[in-house]
Amino acid sequence: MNAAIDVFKRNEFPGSSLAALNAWVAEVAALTQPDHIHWCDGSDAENALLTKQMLADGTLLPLNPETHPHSWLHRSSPSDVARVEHLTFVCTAQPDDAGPNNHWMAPAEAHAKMDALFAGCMRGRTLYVIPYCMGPIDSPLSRCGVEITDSPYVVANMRIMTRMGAPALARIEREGTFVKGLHSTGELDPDRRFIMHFPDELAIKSFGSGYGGNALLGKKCHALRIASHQARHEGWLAEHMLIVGIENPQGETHYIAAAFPSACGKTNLAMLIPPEGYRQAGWKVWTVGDDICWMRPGADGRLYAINPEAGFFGVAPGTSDSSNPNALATISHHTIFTNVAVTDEQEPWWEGLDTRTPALDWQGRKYDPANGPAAHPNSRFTVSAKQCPSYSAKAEDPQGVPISAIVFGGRRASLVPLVFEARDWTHGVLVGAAMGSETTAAATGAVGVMRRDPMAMKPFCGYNFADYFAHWLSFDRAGAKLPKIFHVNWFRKGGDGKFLWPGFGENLRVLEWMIQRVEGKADAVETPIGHLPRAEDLNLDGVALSDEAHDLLFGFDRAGWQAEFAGIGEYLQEFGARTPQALKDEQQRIAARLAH
Ligand code: TSX
Ligand code: MN
Repeated sequence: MNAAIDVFKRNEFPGSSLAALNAWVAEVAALTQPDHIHWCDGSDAENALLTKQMLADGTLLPLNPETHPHSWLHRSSPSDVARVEHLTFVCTAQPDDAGPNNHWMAPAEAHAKMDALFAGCMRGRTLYVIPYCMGPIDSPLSRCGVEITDSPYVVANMRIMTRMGAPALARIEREGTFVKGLHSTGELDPDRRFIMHFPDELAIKSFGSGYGGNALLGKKCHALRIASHQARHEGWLAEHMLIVGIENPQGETHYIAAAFPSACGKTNLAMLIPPEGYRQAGWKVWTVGDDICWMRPGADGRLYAINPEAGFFGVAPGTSDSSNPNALATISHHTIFTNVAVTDEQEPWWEGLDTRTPALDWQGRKYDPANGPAAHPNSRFTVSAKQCPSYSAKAEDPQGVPISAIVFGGRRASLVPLVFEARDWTHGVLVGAAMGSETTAAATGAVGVMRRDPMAMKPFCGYNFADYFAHWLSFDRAGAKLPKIFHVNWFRKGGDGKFLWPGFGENLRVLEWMIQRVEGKADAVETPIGHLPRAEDLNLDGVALSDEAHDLLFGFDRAGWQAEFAGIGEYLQEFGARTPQALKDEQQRIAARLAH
């Protein structure tokens, strides 16, 4: 059935340093029994052929070629629309090495379970071998992997999200090491679905899902869970952070890395458009990445960061010309849409895009509001970062970009001010470890419940959080020139339940204050929770804030923070005896200062 693809069939590569790869492919083929094996070279011709096949078999549906050239719609199985944390495991020899933040299974048991699922699963299908590089192909910070999959949709997405194909294979041949990711969609049966990580073997096995985070193994599985483990051993950080460059009118650019839990607008911040006055003054914002940041100390002691991804796998709902014009421009062509609705003109549509009514919902049914939202709340676009108007030229720099500030944030209706600065690195690590967000309607369960999500890594840290905090603390050493650490909250609400801060482009005012703090040019007030700006320390020209907004966005509520710190103390206890003493001491020091 996949006869056309057979012309690319290639079972062996010359050269002995690919022996390990060839042996692994042969071993997987013996287990999974594919009809064909296809080594992906990443070429345009290969992509054109795969796209043609997916259009022919209905995996992809055409969208309006006039309004959305070279763009396709994929509808996933309705029971396969999101990551599955309860089916995601970290398989280390000792359960404590995975920690209370992960589901754990013994490696031998996990391999046996997965190999039983993979046995014969590719009969009648093509096995695709995807060599890929996470990060610029010539960067020392980049790392390679190979994903084996039976899903051409995965190949098409990996081609956008990673540096895939011949150059990655050449680097693997040179380096001899790569992360092994094995994936099959299986029968898409939620009861036969597992995502297993073997950090000590640099291996991933994923079965039964075709959805992004479960199936595009370069992203969450490799670039966060496996990479965080590698990073700990090699002295770097693999983080769930956007990277954005802020260029001032003098042409100087500061790079900021920021971690937020889901539904806080990471992609929007990464692609921010300055307010009118800032634009006229010459401020520019450059997008380096919207989801993942790998960083390590450079020779000068500063942290240098790369975005290991080559594209954006963004949530569609809420993306509009007012929330994120750069994203909308980015996805106007050569984009794969997954689980969005379509208009009667075959244009992709989602809630929050505009006021039109779609023709078909994400499952292809005639749109009926009684069935819920037209686009799935977790519907996505996959698009090359190169199409983003604000894409930074430095995003392809093998050296990475120097990070001036690290920002943690969450969605907090009460208590937490607009912005504060940690006193030092240890305090900043505590701020990151204690961060959390209130749940939104998009997530399942109750709305407005506070969930702690340290460094936004709760679903993604491939090892024990207590060891992770210790690893973060270890960067504070002689010769280090570490970024300042800040906390922000765009989501503070007033007594009437309305947001007090306009957010979006106006957030640049907060980023400007951070940069001035880094340069020693802005003032702040010292409080037990850190340095807070007074309203007059920010440029608020043209922003109308009520007296209540001033008080709540820039104020410090001692009684409220006493309760918060009691909660943080309890939370740290959950990670047990391995929690670093320095972090517990920092919590106690601040709690004591709050007490009087
Ligand atoms: O992404 C957001 N950001 C960061 C932008 C750079 N969102 C969307 C969150 C869902 C993904 C925000 N929502 C932000 C924000 O800063 N702030 C808010 C809350 C808000 C919503 C609507 C308004 C104001 C604030 N509208 C008006 O005031 C008219
Ligand atoms: Mn993410």
